[in-house]
Amino acid sequence: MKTRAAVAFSPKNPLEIVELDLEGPKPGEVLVELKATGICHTDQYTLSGLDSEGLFPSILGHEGAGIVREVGAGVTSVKPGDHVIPLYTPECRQCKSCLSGKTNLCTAIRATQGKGVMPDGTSRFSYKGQPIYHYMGCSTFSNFTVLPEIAVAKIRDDAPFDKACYCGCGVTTGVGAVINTAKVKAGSNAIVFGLGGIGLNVIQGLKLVGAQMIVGVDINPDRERWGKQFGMTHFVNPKKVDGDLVAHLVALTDGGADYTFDCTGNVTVMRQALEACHRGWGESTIIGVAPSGTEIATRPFQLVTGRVWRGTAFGGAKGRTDTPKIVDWYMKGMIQIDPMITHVLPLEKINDAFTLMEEGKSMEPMSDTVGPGDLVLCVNAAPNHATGRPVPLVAGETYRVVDIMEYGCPCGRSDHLLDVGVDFAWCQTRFRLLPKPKAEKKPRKVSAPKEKETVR
Ligand code: AHE
Repeated sequence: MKTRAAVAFSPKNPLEIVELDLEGPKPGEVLVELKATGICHTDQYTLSGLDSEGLFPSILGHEGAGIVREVGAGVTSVKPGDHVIPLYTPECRQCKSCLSGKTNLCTAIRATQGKGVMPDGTSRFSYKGQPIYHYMGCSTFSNFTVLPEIAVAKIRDDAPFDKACYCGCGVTTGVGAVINTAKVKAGSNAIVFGLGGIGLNVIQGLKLVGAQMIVGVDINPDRERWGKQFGMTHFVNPKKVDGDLVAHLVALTDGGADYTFDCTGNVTVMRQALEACHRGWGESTIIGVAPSGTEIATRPFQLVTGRVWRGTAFGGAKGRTDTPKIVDWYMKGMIQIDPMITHVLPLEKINDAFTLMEEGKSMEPMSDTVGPGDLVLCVNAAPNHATGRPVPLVAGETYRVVDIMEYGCPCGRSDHLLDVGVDFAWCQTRFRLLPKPKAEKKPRKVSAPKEKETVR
């Protein structure tokens, strides 16, 4: 069959949308029609050429949701019509790792996955007769993909694809790191370094388990309002701290945090995250993917004195077992996903999406073009800064739209943009109206806290 996909033909170059050939599923495999995909810094990392496992040409993307359209011989756990999330961390339930009960890192197909091929050693994708590599076993930047049965999580049918796809990586990784890996206890204090997509999900995971102090650290001042929206109790901008950041955080958390999380992939930050842990018991979890070739360092004394350094992949979640539960939590309102999705774009605009992510704009409302008193219609953008709630639309009202999304309404009807009274309920679930944000007050400089201990 044919499929349309965004192909990374070579590192550092824009993806190209082309029509490819896709072979149907072989035994133990399933054909999935993707309905939505997120993009993640890891896709960008691989496209940059720095990923030691990066292969070209390939179809990137590992954060998707879709519908099973065909199953190969012997497939029993899913059937055509099932809604699924592709898993870059599969769950075979038979390998040594799965049977150990100690890890989510299934090893059944990891070797072939890293080589960009299916478990039989071949690719299902080809272009002009030449094979195109799979990516992280998923390749979600395509209308259709083929996956091993063990690499799909069946989810409930009523979960919207454009939200559920985020459970294929960011949400599960962040929330899971708190629950499965760090196993944070209620009443703890925690520090989250980096308030991007993963960091915000760590924050909402911390809130979910009842952490009492949730400190967010980010050099981007705009992240403060995002963190607060998901449960952050304190914000620290390292650029505003006079003196040593670690000493400041240790003082703020009365001797250090019970748990810290690195969501940056920066090895210097990873060290700070470890050293901001409480002497004797603080645990630091590395989530961020660091550029290949980089290494972490600390004084062994930090570990001798009881701090623990660990990492997590896919939030320690067992793909087929835990991912559907995360989707359920979203559907029950226990965790939020909608506000994190700031832009919805068609596949043709995928290079723009990479640019938005690179510029760090993909979690900011696109409000800078708003004139005095104007309102702007955004796609899944941030709620009202002041109240934290979406500004409700009034049925039948026509709103002045200043910055019409150049991509149009995802359903393809242009009237949704101009007259929100049309199909009001539909629009309300997807669009938010934002008042023009007030100019931000200049943040005060935070003076360096006094160190509580000289030897930590
Ligand atoms: N190929 C990369 C490894 C990158 C990496 O660590 N990937 C994370 C997922 S990032 C999702 O956005 C992961 O879970 N890895 C576990 C695994 O088995 O790959 C490199 O640097 O070599």
